[in-house]
Amino acid sequence: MKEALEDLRRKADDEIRSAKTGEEFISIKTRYLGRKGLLTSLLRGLKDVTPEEKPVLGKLSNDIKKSLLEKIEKALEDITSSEKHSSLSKDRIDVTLPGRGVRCGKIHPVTRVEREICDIFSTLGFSVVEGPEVELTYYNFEALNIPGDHPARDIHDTFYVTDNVALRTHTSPVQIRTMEKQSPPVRIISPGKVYRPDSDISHTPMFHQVEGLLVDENITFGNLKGTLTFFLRQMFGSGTLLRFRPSFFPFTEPSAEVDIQCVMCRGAGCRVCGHSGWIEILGCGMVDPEVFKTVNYDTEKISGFAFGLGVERIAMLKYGISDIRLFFENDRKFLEQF
Ligand code: 2U9
Repeated sequence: MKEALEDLRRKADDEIRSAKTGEEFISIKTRYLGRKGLLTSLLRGLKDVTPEEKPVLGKLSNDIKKSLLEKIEKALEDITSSEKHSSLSKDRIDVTLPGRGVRCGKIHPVTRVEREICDIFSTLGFSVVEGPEVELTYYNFEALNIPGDHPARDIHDTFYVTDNVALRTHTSPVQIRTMEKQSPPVRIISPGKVYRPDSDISHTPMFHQVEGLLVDENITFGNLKGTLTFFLRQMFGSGTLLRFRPSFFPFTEPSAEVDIQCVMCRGAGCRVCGHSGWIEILGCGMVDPEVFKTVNYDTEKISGFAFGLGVERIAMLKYGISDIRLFFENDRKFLEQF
């Protein structure tokens, strides 16, 4: 049995020495050491040897098994690491190659202009306040001195949700809600989406407004003019000429519309300004005392001014865009220009 074991060791060692590939080593391992392998079959003969020989032969066969296993495992390890090495040296990565470009989104022009407007008023101490787009008709109309039968309800054509709930037609409800919570002084602007069922070259059913409200003691039309002149010159350039024209809004008295000199023709007259040299840019006025009464402000002590503007309109003038619908078509060729 001893000779048979020694003979097996020699043969296996010879085969290990001449094997090259991983498959060959695995096959040697199975053939000698597997469950039905040569060494395993030889070991079955151990039961027939004398008790004196048993420990000697047992030890010898264990040594052979251990030494064969070690040699095969070592050879397999060497093969794996040399395969890894050769694949690493083949698949070289050139770290100096330029990476793939990352496409970066841009801020929408309406958002940019809205932020610019808010930034200018922030420097004057106005806080930005937002409110719900689905609004009680009380806050959208009645609290702003627009009763049910008022002709102004026609201008503010409305998407109704129920009899007393609608999509807000302006952001003025935010100012009413703020005054209900806070006593004067108030100095806020409210940017946001508003909704009116209109659609043509200069109207979309949803557009953006920024409205402003300032309430304190001794506030005059002079404060309103100074504030809006500062704002429009920041927005359109320090040399911008403006004019205030009398107008009417149910929530302000007196009321005015503000024009700037046409940004396209500088007043000479062109298609954009309807050959008048002037462009209407915003509406404003002194808050009507009726509005203050609905929020229990003392009209003997305080006064205030308010204004409202359409953000798309400002963006169109600033960037020379002639159709408001372009803002909402999501055309990348249009949006990438800003
Ligand atoms: C309160 C009191 C008064 C807000 C005002 C305008 C004039 C105005 C239009 C501009 C273009 C709406 O987007 S637009 O169509 N707005 O002309 N808005 S005064 O007056 C207020 C607001 C809130 C409590």
